[in-house]
Amino acid sequence: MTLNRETIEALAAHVEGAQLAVRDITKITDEYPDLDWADAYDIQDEIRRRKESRGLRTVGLKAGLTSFAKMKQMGVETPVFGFVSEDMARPDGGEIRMSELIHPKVEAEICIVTKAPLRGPGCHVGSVLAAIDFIVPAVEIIDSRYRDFKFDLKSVIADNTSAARFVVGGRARSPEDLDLRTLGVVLEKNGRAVAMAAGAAVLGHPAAAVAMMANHLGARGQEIPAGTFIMTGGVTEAIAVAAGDSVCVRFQDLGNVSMRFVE
Ligand code: OOG
Ligand code: MG
Repeated sequence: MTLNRETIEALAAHVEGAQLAVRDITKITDEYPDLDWADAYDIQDEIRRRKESRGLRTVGLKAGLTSFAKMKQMGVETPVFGFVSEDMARPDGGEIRMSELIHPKVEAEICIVTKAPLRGPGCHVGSVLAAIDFIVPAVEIIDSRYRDFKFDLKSVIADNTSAARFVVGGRARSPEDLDLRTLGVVLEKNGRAVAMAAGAAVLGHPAAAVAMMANHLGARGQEIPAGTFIMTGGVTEAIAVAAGDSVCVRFQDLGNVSMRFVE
């Protein structure tokens, strides 16, 4: 840890302030080049504490940069972890207001809901499979608070991994009915298929993203509680959207998730 508590709190207020004001900022490592991993996650935890103290419940966890397509798109090689709060949820088939966002992109995500707690170290795909209650599809709308979506890993962690909106849809299925590795996903924008992949794009198996998350949280003295909704990360690269666009993601065996972007 290189930053004192006062600086952690000031940076959390700065980054969350950009989200609330819908204004971009330069990445925080420009000013704090020595900021380390613990500092970055401490800033994110402080943003979560700020939201919860305003009455906004945390309703899920997310892994990001878990597919090769995403890592390549953003020029990074390590997954990151964040959270989603209740104000970020939008209904399936609903509208997403562009005026509340800076430069949103959509991602297709396979999500896992747990029925037992997961605690690292030592958590692996098998432990995660044993703890799955059901699988459900979602679209995440990410919106980096950093100018032109340009950041390094520590800056994006401090920005709660660009979390902005998410839409859960389709139908929930039991894990015994699915092969998460071969589960196909097609992302359509305005009726055209613009990106596609299978579940194995996420670290070989989406459950591996959850195992990695449990091990990451374990190192910070935290766990994934039973009943947690977890987004395992975009299976393809993220797709930029504009007002007037409609997006529909078709998940094999899990149904569709769709939304429209309006002014
Ligand atoms: C970071 C968040 C990535 C995902 O699913 O890969 C993410 C970013 O690319 O802005 O949520
Ligand atoms: Mg995502």
